[in-house]
Amino acid sequence: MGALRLVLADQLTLNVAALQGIDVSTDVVLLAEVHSEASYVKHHKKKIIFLFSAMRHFAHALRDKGYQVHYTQYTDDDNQGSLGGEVAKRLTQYDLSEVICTHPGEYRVLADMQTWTKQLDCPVTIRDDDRFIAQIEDFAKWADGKKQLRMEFFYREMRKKLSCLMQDGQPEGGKWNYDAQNRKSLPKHIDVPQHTQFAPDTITQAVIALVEKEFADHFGDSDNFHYATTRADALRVLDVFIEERLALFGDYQDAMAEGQPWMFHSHIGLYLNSGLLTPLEVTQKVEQVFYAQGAPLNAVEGFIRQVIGWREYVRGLYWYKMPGYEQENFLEAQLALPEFFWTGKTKMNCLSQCITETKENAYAHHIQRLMVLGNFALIAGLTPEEVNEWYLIVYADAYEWVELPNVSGMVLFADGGVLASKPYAASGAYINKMSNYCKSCHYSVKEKTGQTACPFNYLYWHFLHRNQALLRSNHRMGMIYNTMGKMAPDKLADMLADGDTFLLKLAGNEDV
Ligand code: FAD
Ligand code: DLZ
Ligand code: SF4
Repeated sequence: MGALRLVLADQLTLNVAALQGIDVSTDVVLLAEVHSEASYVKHHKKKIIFLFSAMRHFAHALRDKGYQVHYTQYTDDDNQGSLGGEVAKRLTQYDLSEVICTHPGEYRVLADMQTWTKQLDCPVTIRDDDRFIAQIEDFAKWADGKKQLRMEFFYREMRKKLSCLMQDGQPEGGKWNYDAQNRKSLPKHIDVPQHTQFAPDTITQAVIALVEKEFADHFGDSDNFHYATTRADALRVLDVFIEERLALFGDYQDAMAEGQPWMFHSHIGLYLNSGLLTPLEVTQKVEQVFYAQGAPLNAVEGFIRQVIGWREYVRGLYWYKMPGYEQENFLEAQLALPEFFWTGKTKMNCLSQCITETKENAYAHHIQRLMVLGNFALIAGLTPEEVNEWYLIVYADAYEWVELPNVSGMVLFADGGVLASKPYAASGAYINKMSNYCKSCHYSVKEKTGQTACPFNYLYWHFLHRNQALLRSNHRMGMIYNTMGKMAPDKLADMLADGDTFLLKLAGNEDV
C-alpha cells in the first residue's frame, strides 16, 4: 500500500520534502482547497486567488511528471472543509497506509497535524522543510544560551554557511553590511520600471470567479489580478527584477512615493513563501549577477541580507518562541484597530496611500509596512492581536511564521525587545524625509501641535511618555528620553494633550 503525500498551499515546490522519494505507482499527492484554511482569517481576495490558482497550476505540473494527484477544489461536493478531514477521506478512498507531510508554516497547523497519527490510526511523518537554509533546530542551537539575539550575527552565520559574498573567509568588500548607503529618498525625475504582470489564464479566471462568489465579504479588491501563478512566471518576475531593479534596490530600499507601490523592490515574497521560488536559488542568482555583471554591492548585499538574513531569522525566531509569542504584549497596548485600516479613509495621507495600495494589490513594500502602517500602530498603541490579524489578512505573502515576528517583534515591540533592540517609533519627519506623502496631506508635518499638526508628531512623544517606565532603561533610548527631559514643559504638555484628544477620537472611530 502506498502513502498519501500532502502538499499545502505554501509548499508548491516540486522537490518539497513530502514529495521526496515518491513512488508514483502507489502514492497519491493531495492538494486541497479547504474552508478552514481559506477563512480562519478573512484573507485578502487576491491572496486566495493567487494561492488557489498556483495550487491548480502546480497540480498540472505534478500530473505532467506522472504523479497521481487528488486535487480537491473548493466547491467539490465531497470537500471535507479541513486539512485533517481531507487527509482522512483520501487515505480511505485510495486505500493508503501512511501520510507524509512537510513541516507547515504555522504552529496552528502543526498542532493539528500532530493529532493525526492517533486520529487516523496510521503513521504520519512530518518532514523538515528543507527549502529553508536554517533548520528549526539549527536556529535553536544558535540562539540557546545567548543573552541577546540579533539578526546581524545570525546573518553572518548564513553567509559563511553558504559561502555567499565571501572572499577568503572575509565578507566581500570588507564589510558585512552596507545598509548605511541604502537610505536615499526617491529623486523627482527617475523612472521606476513597470511592474511585471501576467494576464489571468483560464485557470486563474475560474478562480477569480470562485473567490468573488465565495469570499465576497473578504478584504481587498479582486479585479486587476496580475500575479504569476506558475514557477515559470515567478522566475520571470525574478529575472526582470535582476535586470531592471536590482541595481537601485539598495539605494531606494527605504524610499516611498505617492502612486508608486512597487518601487525598486523584487515583489517575490509571495512566490518565495508559497514555494514557486526557493531562497537558495534566488540568493545564488543574485550573487552570480554581482560576480558576472558587477551589480552594486550595496544592492546585492542588501537584497541577500533580506532573504538569507531576515527571512530565515524571523522563521527561526517564530518556531523558537512559539507557542506563546502570539500572546505577547509588552507595552500593554489596548486600542482597537481603527476602521480606516480596512477602508483607507483617513485624512493622514501616508496611511491612506499605503492602505489603499494594500487593498488594491495585497502588497505594500517593507518601509510602508514598517514605518507608516506599523509605526502608526505602535505609537497609537493598537492591540497586537488585532494588528497581527490585519497583517495576516492583507498581504499575499503573509503566513504566521513570517508575519508574527515582523509585527509583534519588529513593529510593536510586543516581545519586549527579543527581535528589535528598540522600538521603531518615528515622528512625521521620517515619513517626510523618505516620501512625498506629506506634500498632499491634510495635516502639516512641520506643525507639532494643534488641529492641523501631523498626528505622528505628537503621538511619537505621547508614546515615549506613556511607556517611559518600560522603555527608559533601554540604553538605545537614553538620548531620546534626555531630549524629552529638556523639552519646555508646556510644549510637552500640549503634545500630550493633543495625543490624548487624538486617541480618544480613534477609540470613538471618529474621522481623523
Ligand atoms: P523585497 O524588499 O524585494 O525583499 C526581498 C525578500 O526579502 C522578500 O521577498 C522577503 O522574502 C525577504 N524579506 C525582506 N524583509 C523581510 C522581513 N522583515 N522578514 C522576512 N522576510 C523578509 N514578509 C513576508 O514575506 N510575509 C509577511 O507576512 C510579512 N509581514 C510583514 C509585516 C511587517 C509589519 C513588516 C514590517 C514586514 C513584513 N514582511 C513580511 C517583510 C517584508 O515587508 C516583505 O517580505 C516584503 O515587503 C515583500 O516584498 P518584496 O518581495 O518586494 O520584498
Ligand atoms: C493561506 C491558505 C489558504 C487561503 N488556503 C489554503 C488551502 O485551501 N489549502 C491549504 O493547504 N493551505 C491554504 N492556505 C495556507 C495555510 O493556511 C497555512 O498557512 C499553511 O499551509 C501553513 O504551512
Ligand atoms: Fe503622514 Fe503626517 Fe505626512 Fe500627513 S503630514 S502624510 S499624517 S506623516
